[in-house]
Amino acid sequence: MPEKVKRSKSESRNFNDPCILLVNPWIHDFAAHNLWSQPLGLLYLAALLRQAGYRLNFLDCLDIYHPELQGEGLRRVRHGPWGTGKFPKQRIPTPPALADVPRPYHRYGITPRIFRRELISVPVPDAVLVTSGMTYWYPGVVEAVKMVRETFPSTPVILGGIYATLCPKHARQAVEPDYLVEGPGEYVVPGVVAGATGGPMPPPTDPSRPETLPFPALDLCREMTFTPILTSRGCPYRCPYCATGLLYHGFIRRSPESVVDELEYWLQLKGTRDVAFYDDALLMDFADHLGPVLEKVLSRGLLMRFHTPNGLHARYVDRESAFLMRRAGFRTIRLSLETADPSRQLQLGNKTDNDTFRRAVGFLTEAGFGLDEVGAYLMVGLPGQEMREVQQSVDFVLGLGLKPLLAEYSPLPGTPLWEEARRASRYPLEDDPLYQNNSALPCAGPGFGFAHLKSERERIRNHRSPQSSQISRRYHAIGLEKTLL
Ligand code: B12
Repeated sequence: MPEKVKRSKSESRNFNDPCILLVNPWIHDFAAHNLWSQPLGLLYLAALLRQAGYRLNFLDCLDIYHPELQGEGLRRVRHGPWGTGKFPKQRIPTPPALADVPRPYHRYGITPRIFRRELISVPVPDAVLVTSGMTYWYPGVVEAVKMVRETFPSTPVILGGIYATLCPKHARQAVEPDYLVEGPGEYVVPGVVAGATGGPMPPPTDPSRPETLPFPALDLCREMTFTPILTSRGCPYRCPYCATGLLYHGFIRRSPESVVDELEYWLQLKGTRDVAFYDDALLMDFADHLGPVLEKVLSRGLLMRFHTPNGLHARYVDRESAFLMRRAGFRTIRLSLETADPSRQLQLGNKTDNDTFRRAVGFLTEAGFGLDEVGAYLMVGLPGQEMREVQQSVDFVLGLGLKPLLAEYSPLPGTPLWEEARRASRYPLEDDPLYQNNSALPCAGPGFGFAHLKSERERIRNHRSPQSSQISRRYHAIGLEKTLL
């Protein structure tokens, strides 16, 4: 039963002092990896609104540091090094659509009871901004919005984010927001919020100059153990499986100066030395972009540890970039290989081949990176992909002494691979974004199933090569072995 909402008169709406509630909903999934995860898009919008004079409250359903977690019987958060951690989770029923997936389904984050208590404790907002992540996490959005509406029945709810952008029709029906914003919110949200609340209009931002945006409001997070950073928006590549081109049209970069200013700002304010890059093409034009960023990090004497949870393009790793990355403090490097099969490499955008990849690894080790600091992403469950292709790709990566990181494919509407994905899938993909869940291996053929994937992960875990003896220990220490292998 929902707890009854009691409010004092002083908590009632006050249009002279508009107040916005920001919500980062739960994840409902078979697995969720807290690899330097923050709702960066929402926090960018928060910064804009704050600059315009709005009061903000941020409720983060994925708050791993919430003091009431233990009281709710949830496991204490286990912290990994470098700012990573694990989401607390509660077992919930698997949605019937995914009943054939042989894994438990969870709600990741705080409990609904904690969320409701938080809702009751904040002032009545003039508008609620709700973000959305993976398309197939929408049940968490529906659940959070429902509770928001129970508590604040007359406050408009504005929904945006990745699910809202990639599946707007579904989101309108499932979430029933008052407003739904597709794509980057910076240029739309100020008008929508001002219109919905009668509050001030934030000054216009220039889409061609992302450095004019205020830094994201990361200080709203309870704890800040790392800085998630975007040095660019969009991607010049159009990989057939990827939705980046639908989420952001074009490719635009911030000035190196503004990137380093932001890193220094958070280092001084919060002491955060760990930094996770969210960029899609971080290394492109290294000499004009990341190179100058790292030179400035060094010249300002900033001691940082950099991580790239989103894979890097191997073709841009050369001697110069590898040495500078090493000197500037890169600690976790993820390279995107996707597959070691040459014809599939061509199909997936021809971004690298095995020789280029091998050379990139050579430059990294020459620059001083330990093989345990470099992981290689491989895609699994692509339409038409045989188990043999995955095994050969894994062998190739293990042969280089690196850890293969198996990333299951998530089919996304509007991407070039979507039609092929629909034909290959055992599910009616277009009927429900739940079918886009990568853990369900929605497009894997009959020769590739959950058991194959499990045994391949085990093979990786048990693999011991002279170079990789410390890898397992390191990955184990940061709790990634179970989640990413
Ligand atoms: C960085 C990133 C990650 C990070 C984590 C990010 C995080 N926040 O936690 C890492 C590397 C860990 C990651 C992992 C994965 N990711 Co990822 N990731 C991204 C990436 C590159 C950027 C997301 C981002 O933060 N962008 C920057 C911010 C500023 O943009 P934004 O969030 O979209 O916000 C803007 C708008 O959406 C809007 N907005 C946002 N919120 C709101 C709210 C309101 C009210 C309004 C009005 C507007 C609005 O305005 C914002 C500002 O412009 C995207 C691709 C992309 N370019 O978007 C893929 C992407 C989201 N990931 C994807 C996938 C598949 C995955 C994995 C499943 C990969 C795998 N197979 O293992 C994993 C699973 C993660 C998990 N936690 O379990 C897919 C989505 C799949 C899906 N079905 O939805 C994407 C789209 C890439 C792709 N393949 O096309 N990812």
